[in-house]
Amino acid sequence: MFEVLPQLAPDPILGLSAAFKQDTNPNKIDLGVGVYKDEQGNTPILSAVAKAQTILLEREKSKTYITPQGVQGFIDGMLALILGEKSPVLMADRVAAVQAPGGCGSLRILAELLTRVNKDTKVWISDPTWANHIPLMANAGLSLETYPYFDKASASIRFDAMMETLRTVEKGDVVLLHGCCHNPTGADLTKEQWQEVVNVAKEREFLPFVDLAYQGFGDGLEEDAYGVRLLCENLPEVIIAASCSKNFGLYRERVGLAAIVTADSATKTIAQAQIQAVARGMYSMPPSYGGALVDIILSDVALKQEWVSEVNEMRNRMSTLRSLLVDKLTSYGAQKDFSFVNNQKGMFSFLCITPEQVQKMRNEHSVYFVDSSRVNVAGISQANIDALAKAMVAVING
Ligand code: PLP
Ligand code: TYF
Repeated sequence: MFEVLPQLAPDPILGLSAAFKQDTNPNKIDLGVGVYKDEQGNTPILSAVAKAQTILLEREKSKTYITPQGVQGFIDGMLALILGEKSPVLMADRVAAVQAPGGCGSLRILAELLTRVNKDTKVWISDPTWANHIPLMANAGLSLETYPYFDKASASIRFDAMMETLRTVEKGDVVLLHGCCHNPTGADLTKEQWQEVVNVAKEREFLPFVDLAYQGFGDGLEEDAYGVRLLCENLPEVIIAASCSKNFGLYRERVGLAAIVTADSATKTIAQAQIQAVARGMYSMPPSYGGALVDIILSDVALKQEWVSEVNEMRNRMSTLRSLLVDKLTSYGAQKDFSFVNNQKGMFSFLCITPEQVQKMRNEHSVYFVDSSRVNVAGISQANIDALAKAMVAVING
């Protein structure tokens, strides 16, 4: 019966890994999938995570089911991390939350919850956005619209155009925002711009949906939560999908948090039961392991400090590589000014080159990254940066 289904192209990002593996060039460079890599090109288990695993191995005495909401210590620790220890919405008991299988799982169950509120809900996504946002929202039955976000020609945020579109958004619509480290552009809103988004959300009464997948990778763990906290402190309702894949390096364990800030505490109780019912209809309860590790780390002062240092180290490495790349491009004579790369944040940079130039990088220099011109900055190292910069100059100068 399955022959009736059409053939499908692979995931545009994950598909790159397969192409990279097949390339026999020993000097090939992988700047594709967004996974943190160290100077040696490895994605090691963070040392705080390794210690938490040892503790968990000792502590865990049963594999019986956990509660439907997940590991409560994980939920509490993550909410404090995202919203702040003294968050007014937490104090007011206005936040429903569950552990979910990754940021993707969180996005998906929240999308499903939105269809329960109104099956015709419209979700506004940034142009461009992370390719997976589309199936994660659309497969739940939501309809999608885009708001302008980034201009490749000027390598900057189209803030005026974004605001112009947000001023047309209707009450009850949902606007999906990247909390920090925008994927794929690396271009983030300033504090003043976040304030304007809050103002328009208030005015138009739309629901902000914050995807927070890179907290700590932009300017710092606290700094990166600026936008989501501002929204939560100024609006009656906000929903949040957070991921622990990058900042805890827990990719394969699938750990995320889905949170719903409600207008009052009574509605929080309803939202809590509803989001658990959505999860029950899909997978019942989340896997325990990754959430248990995050709980151990966040509830232990020394382990948390160790983890914070590791997040800082990952962030600083990526930021150093950005400026090094810009310097190398200048010194090798690039005829395009790449200084905008220094202003981008997080794991990704948008090089703002054409798809044809991206293809040339792949076909002629074995440098792999997404067609949009998004590179995973963490894939750069002292060992490959000269080859990368030279290849870019060759392709760009033509
Ligand atoms: N949102 C964005 C913008 C991402 O880039 C990712 C990917 O890492 C996610 C969400 C969710 O990732 P995961 O499901 O691996 O936690
Ligand atoms: O954008 C990225 O590269 C990461 C990893 O289906 C990713 O967010 C890519 C594709 C996908 C899931 C995760």
